[in-house]
Amino acid sequence: MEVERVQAIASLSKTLHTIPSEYIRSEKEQPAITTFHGVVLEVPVIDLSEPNQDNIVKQISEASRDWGIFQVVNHGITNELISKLQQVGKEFFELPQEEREKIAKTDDSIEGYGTKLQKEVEGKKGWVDHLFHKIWPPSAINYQFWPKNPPSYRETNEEYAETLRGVSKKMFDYLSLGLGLEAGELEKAAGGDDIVYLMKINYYPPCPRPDLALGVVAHTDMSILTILVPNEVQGLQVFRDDFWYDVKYIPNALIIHIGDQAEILSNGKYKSVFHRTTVNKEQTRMSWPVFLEPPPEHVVGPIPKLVNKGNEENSGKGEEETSKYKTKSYKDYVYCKLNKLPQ
Ligand SMILES: O=C(O)CCC(=O)C(=O)O
Repeated sequence: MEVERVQAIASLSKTLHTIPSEYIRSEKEQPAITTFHGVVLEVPVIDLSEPNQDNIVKQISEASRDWGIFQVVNHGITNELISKLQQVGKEFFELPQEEREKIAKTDDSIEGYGTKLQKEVEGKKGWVDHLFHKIWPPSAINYQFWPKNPPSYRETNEEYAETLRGVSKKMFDYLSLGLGLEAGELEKAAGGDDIVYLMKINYYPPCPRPDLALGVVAHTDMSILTILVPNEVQGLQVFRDDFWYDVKYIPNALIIHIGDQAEILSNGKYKSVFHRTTVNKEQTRMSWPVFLEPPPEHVVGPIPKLVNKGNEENSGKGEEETSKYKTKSYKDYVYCKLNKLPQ
């Protein structure tokens, strides 16, 4: 094994009350110093069972413009399915390490069990291990990276993928309507039926110094949207007006992140959310984000109708809106982002 797993470091650190120095963040990042502890602003929670669709569109559109993130309840995925998804993921991370290593990432693939994600700034590391594998479309799936254990892992994830597709189609429609487009337009511009659903499981073991460490460091997602299920341990934070705010845990809610591609497609009307995660002293935090990504060769840029003079949002303002983002393939976007090159 080339990389030391955080899960292994965590079990060694348990009795030490300290963590290795590469996990201690700089003071500008440490959660104890940078988390806001006053009147807490809350990420919007949207009830999808609301009978008035126009209200849902309005709430989603406002949340995506102001926050770039919102939670949805009554979304149509049963509590039972969410619990099964969490259970099989937890069981995988509780297998002996040699078992987990059987599906470790290879150099040429993002999929698999792993620890390090990209070049770490100043050599600092995140207190988290992960597992990545695609769950949709069927042609993109490589079962080599899916756990064989527990045996119900595959069936549960396949069921989750099918059900999630329904929710994500709804999200795309609401987001499209919120931009003054037809229902299916945003999804089509983002890759339509070829959009890739990439499952990630984050495993954040207990950390003796949660005041000094971070799980996932601050970032925006490269995806179009990310749909995330957390466990009950608090940890997700979003950046707004110069402060980091906790995103309140709501059992069985889905957390929807606006990703970079939705910001680009909407020409900046929707904001990709800057977020990070903290870790817990006693408890293991886990999360299951699914990144909805354009296929690699798909070209993404601002939707022309949202740029040209005369679109509903600009009419009356007497000014032509220019394109704020370059149009490029998703593959090129990812390359620049991972290598910290200008887009
Ligand atoms: O664990 C979370 O709540 C967020 C995870 C995240 O931001 C990521 O994996 O990119």
